[in-house]
Amino acid sequence: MKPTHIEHIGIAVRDLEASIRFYEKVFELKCYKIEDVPDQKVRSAFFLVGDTKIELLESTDPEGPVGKFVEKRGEGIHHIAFAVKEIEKCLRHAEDHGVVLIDKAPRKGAEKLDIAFFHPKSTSGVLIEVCEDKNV
Ligand code: CMX
Repeated sequence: MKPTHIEHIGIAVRDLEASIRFYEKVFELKCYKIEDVPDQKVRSAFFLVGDTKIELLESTDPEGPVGKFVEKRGEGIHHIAFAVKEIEKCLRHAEDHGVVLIDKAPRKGAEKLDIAFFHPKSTSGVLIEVCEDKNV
């Protein structure tokens, strides 16, 4: 299950607007979308850098995954997302190799992608997302 590229890097932030300003001013990148993802209890802002996106994540609920992360660890890199083909196959392959799946089956995430997470306890401490764009 070789990923095609890094789809995005998720960065947990406290203040979405302030972090958007940072990327717009320092890197002269354009925030092309802000999206509410109620299922994940976040509001996300997206930038494109080559084939890879930067997804800034502000929590909308202190009990959500990003809210808990920021409370415990502060702002910072929250997850890395790999673009894959045939995500269901990819999940079975990862499981066969001892990965603990947070999502046994893909669910819909931001940007209408099919997404699933691997637990950081089974991936050297990194929250890994695999995702597939089935809309193309
Ligand atoms: N990266 C690395 N480690 C992480 C982590 C992260 N993002 N989030 C939590 N952890 C670690 C914790 O520090 C903790 O480690 P210790 O036991 O050493 O303290 C361990 O994982 C368990 O953490 P927890 O706080 O007890 O468990 P949570 O209830 O916070 O759950 C996790 C952690 C990863 C299972 C949960 O955050 C999850 O299901 N994440 C997937 C969904 C998600 O993150 N969505 C937000 C992004 C959505 C988007 O991209 O749109």
